[in-house]
Amino acid sequence: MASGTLYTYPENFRAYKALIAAQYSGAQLKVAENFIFGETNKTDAFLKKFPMGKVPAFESTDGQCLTESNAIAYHVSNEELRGKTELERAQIIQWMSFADSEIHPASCAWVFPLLGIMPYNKQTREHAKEDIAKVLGTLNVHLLSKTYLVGERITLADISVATTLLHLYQYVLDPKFRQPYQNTNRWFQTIVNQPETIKVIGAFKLADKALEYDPKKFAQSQGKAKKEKKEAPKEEEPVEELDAADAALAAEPKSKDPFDLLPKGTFNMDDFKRCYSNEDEAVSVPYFWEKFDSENYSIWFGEYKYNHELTKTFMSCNLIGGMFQRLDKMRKAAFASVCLFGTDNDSSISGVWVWRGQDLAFTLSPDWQIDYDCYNWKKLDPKDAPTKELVDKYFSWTANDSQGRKFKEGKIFK
Ligand SMILES: N[C@@H](CCC(=O)N[C@@H](CS)C(=O)NCC(=O)O)C(=O)O
Repeated sequence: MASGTLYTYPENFRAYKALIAAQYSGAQLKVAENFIFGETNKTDAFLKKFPMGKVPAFESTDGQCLTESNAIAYHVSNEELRGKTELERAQIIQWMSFADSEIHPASCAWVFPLLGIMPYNKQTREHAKEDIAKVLGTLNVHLLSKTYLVGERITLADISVATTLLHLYQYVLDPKFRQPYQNTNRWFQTIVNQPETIKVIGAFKLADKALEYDPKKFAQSQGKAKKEKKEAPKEEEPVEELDAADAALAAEPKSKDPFDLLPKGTFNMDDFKRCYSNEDEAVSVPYFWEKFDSENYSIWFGEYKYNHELTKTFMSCNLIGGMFQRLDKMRKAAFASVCLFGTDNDSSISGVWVWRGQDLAFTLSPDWQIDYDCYNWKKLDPKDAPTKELVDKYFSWTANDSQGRKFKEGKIFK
């Protein structure tokens, strides 16, 4: 029987497949302790075993490494879950592929923007809803005369499809949307209420109400951001509806780096970043203060405005990571340490930023204005002792937030 360690972050629906399968088969599957998503899976030791740096990843007790959630789930399954005949096994692969290709992309496109971890686009959402309606309809017809997807017992097909539907049933499939798919709903409830499933995912509650799009929480596409600059935003406007001016702007050759307009000064951002990456903060922080050019660079404190809406800490980290990605072109002349403090459902985000120029850098380019409005910005005086202390603590990830919440995770914009 399979035994080994599963690397994953909590509540990863992909990891659920293997964890639930192991509950049925009795495979000894231990979840790696102290795994930090985005850190552990980027270490050399992890990449040596799992070169893609993705999770879930499995290492057997005798050192065999396996990636891809379906393969891991298959490995820890028993014969009943894998299918008893050639045809059943093929049907199970069919449903697992169906979950990956037909359900998962549409689920992400619909749910993730509502959770604030992906840009929102109304048309994309409408397409995703249509795709999901088709998926639920297909399952509904299939399950008209069947209890399970393949054969007479629960198999990997049921586990994979149900876990891939979890976010949808949890966040957006409200009673009205799911009403036409009674067979699918019944089957889904059967799977999520199995003791083996409950041991992994806990008690599951169907959505009473679909999660709503919340524009403040959320970083929209660049096209929408440009539009917002020029006119009051109309909520849920598709990004494709760019007005003529936007279209013209989009067609313009890419403007130069907006920081190029500002004097370079003496602070070499690249040198500092190199020092920060290679040295301990005991060296890099004093180096920062020694080299910092306060005439041409400024230091800012950014505090997320909607901390009360933060839920899972890994989602909040994705929020920070998403912002960094959207600010990619700012990296040349900017640096930041943004930290998440606290625990699930009681956390806050804030960070210390440094950039060229004395004003709020985001105003230099419409491309940088997607997220900054979700933060309160305070310019810090580099000569002030409290600024020094704040910078030191944020750069070395030793800060607590203003409410005393403990440092949980940090991300560096460099
Ligand atoms: N096809 C893979 C996908 C794995 C995957 O994309 N995992 C994500 C988390 S859900 C990941 O580890 N991403 C890290 C990265 O892309 O660096 C599977 O099913 O296991």
